[in-house]
Amino acid sequence: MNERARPEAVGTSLENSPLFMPFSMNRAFKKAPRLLARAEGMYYYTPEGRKILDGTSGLWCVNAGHCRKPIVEAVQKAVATLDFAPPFQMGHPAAFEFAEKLAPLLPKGMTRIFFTNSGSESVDTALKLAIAYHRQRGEGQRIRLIGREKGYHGVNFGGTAVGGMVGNRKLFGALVTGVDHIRHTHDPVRNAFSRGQPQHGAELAEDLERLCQLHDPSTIAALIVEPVACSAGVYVPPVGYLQKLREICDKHGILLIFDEVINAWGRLGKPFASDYFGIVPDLITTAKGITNGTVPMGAVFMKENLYQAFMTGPENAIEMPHGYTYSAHPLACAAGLGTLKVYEDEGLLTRVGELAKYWEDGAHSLRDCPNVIDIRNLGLIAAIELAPRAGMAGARGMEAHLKAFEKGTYMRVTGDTIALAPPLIIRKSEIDQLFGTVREVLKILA
Ligand code: PXG
Ligand code: PLP
Repeated sequence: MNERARPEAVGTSLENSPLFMPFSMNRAFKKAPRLLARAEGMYYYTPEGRKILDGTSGLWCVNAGHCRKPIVEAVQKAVATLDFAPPFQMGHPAAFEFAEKLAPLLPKGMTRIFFTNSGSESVDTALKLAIAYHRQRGEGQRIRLIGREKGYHGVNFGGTAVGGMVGNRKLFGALVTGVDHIRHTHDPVRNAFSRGQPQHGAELAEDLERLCQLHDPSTIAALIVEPVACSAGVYVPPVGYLQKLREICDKHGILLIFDEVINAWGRLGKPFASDYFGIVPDLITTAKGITNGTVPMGAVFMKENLYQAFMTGPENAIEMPHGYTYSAHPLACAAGLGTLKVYEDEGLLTRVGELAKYWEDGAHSLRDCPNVIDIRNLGLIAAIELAPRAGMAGARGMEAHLKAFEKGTYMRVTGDTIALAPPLIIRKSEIDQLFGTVREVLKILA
C-alpha cells in the first residue's frame, strides 16, 4: 500500500497530498489534519480512536445519526444486485418505489418528484424548470431569477448566481444573466437574541415589490429562498415574512421556490419547512437528509401544474431535456428507502417538536459567554455569533472550531458564527454536553 494511504501514516504526511479539498483551507489543513475514520450514532471516531460528538450532522445531512443499520444494509443489498441502471428512457423499480413512498409525505399540492444527486443540482434543476415552465405556457419573457442576499443555493452556475454570499461569487465572473436579489433579513439591532422567529422584519418582503417595479413583474420567472437561511449563518425568517413573499409571488405570477436542502427532513420538527411555516411553495429543492447523507442524492418536488405544463405535445417527444447520468441511482434510491424507514419507525420527522424548547434554552444559556453578540435558533438549529477580532474576520470562529475538535466535538463554523444542527436522535444529556463544550471553548478563546 502507498505509504500516504496507510491510516497510521495519515496525519504526518498529507502536506504534499494531490487532493484539492473543497471549501477548505488546504495548506493549513494538510499541515494539521483533522480526520474522521468511522462513525456510529451521534459520534465520529478519529483514526486514533478519539470519540467526537457530531454537532452539525456531518454537513447538516446525517439526520438519523451515523451508520444506521437499515440504511447500510439496504445499500449493501442494492450494490450487489443492480450497480447502475440508465435513467434516460429506462428505469428500475427502486426509483419508482422511492417516488411512490415520498409522495404522501410532501406538502399538500406537491405531487411530482425529479431526482438529482445534490442540493446544487436540485437548485439548478428547479431554476431551469421555472424558466421552461413559463415558456411552455406561452410566457417565455419570464426569464429573470431572484435570490436573496446571504442566500446559499449550492455551487453550480445557477445556484451561485442566485446565491448571496459574496465570497462564493466574486471569483467566478458574470455567472448567469438576468439575476437579481432581494435584501436579507438579518437585523441584529432590532432582533439580537430572538428566541425562534424574530418579531421585526416582515416588511422586508416588500423588497420583492421593489424588484417587480424595477424589472416589471412580467419578466420574473421565480424567487428562490431558504425558509431558514442556514449556510451564511442561520437567519430565521421574521414572523409573517414568508407569508408576504408568497402573497407577492401570487400577485405577480412568480414561482416561489423554497430551498429546503437543509430545512427539510425533520430539522424544524415537521417533514418540511413548508409544513412548519404553513406555506406551500411551487417547487421545493432538497438533498442531504433525503438519504441521511449515506449516498449522494437530491430531489426537486413540484406542484402538479408544473409537471402538467410539460406533458404536452406528441408522446414520442422527450418532455424535459434535462437530467443527470446518476439521477435516481439505484444505491441512492436504496439509501433513501432505508432512510425513510428509519425516519418513520423512530418518528424522527416530528421528534424535534419535543426537543426544540430544551434546545433553545441550551443555546440561549450561552448568552453570558465572552464575545457572544447574537444567538439565533429554530427547530434543532442554533447559531452563536461571536464578535470578530479586529481586522481578522473569521479567526475567532475558526479557533473555536479547532478547540472544540480538541475537546471531542465537531461543529461547523461560518465566519465567526458557530452553527449547530446535530442528528435528530440526540439525547438531552448530549445537548447538555454539546452546549457545555461550546461554553468551555468560548471561555478560553481570547
Ligand atoms: N441549497 C442549500 C440551502 C444548501 O444548504 C445546497 C443548496 C447545495 O447542496 P450540495 O449538496 O450541492 O452541497 C446547500 C448545501 C455549511 C454547508 O456548512 C452548507 C451546505 C453545504 C456545505 C456546507 O453551512 N449546504
Ligand atoms: N460532460 C460530458 C462530456 C458527458 O458526457 C456528461 C454526461 O454524459 C456530462 C458532462 C454530465 O455528467 P452527469 O450526467 O454525471 O451530470
